[in-house]
Amino acid sequence: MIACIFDLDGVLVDTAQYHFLAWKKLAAELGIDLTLQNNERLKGVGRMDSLNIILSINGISLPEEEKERLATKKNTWFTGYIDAMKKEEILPGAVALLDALQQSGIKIALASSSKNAQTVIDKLDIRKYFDAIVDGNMISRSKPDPEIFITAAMQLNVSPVDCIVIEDAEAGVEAAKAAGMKCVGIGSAATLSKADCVVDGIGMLNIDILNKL
Ligand code: B16
Ligand code: MG
Repeated sequence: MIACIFDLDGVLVDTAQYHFLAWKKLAAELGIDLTLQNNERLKGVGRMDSLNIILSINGISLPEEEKERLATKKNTWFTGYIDAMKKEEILPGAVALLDALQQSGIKIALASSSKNAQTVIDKLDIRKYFDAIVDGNMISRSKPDPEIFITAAMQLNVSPVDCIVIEDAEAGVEAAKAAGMKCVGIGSAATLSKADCVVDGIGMLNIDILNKL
């Protein structure tokens, strides 16, 4: 392994719960119950694509203008949760792994579909670990498209085959594999079956495990 590329929401910090709360609130206003199972389909997917998934599951079609208004409303709730977030919300083991990778000279990138990623990493005070940061403002195609991971590898100046991606979303695992990278899934082995290995949390990972992939 020459480089390690981290997803943000659901890997380094549990902002995935805040996305869920905000989408659930928006869905309720539309008379929809957003289940945890359907929420899995939104993970790693960009904001407008997520709204389109919620609407299509429920057979709703709306004009673009109204969709923009709803997506902005969801983002206002989400950023409210982020404002109240504490540095301590970084997931257990994340800083130790970032530290160990940096000490070993392994290049580190962040590849998050979120347009709020820069705010979140500053809230967590972890910007110093990243040699490259690619967020939702810098890509045109959201995960499962490999664009975000290919862009991260290019910014690190490494080949995709030398990268390991850490992801919690089905769409993210698909994107990593489509980019020709190794991928560690964080979460359920059933949902993330395309990953090279799956663990319950980032705290279970260390450099030896990653090097053996
Ligand atoms: P925003 P990740 C993704 O971040 C989230 O998993 C996904 O649920 C969210 O819809 C997407 O970012 C866009 O976020 O509305 O803040 O731009 O997992 O790729 O770090
Ligand atoms: Mg994620």
